[in-house]
Amino acid sequence: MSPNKDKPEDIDGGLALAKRTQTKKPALYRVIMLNDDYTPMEFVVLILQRFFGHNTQTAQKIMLHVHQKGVGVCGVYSYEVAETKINQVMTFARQNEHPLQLQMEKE
Ligand code: TYC
Repeated sequence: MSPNKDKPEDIDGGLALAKRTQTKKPALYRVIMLNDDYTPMEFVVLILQRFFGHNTQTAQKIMLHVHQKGVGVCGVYSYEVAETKINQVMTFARQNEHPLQLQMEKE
């Protein structure tokens, strides 16, 4: 019988050291955008296109979702990429004097 490659306890045929060679999938994080009463809709659409790579139609859809529901997902990334995007967007929003808020949450 061949060892079950999907089961960590079986991949080494019982050798105790082999568990250390198992690689974990990196955790993913949603970058979420919060609604506010002041940031212009066009600015939010621009952010979704420039920083999150959405086309105009999708960016408008996400912006309207956030506007109506209060929160929405911009994209899903590794911790470092999510953190960097949040910092870049919030810096750009502050430079333009908009109170736009983004957060990250584990998938
Ligand atoms: N509510 C804003 C307005 O009416 C638009 C807006 C949408 C702001 C999404 C922030 O994340 C946001 N101008």
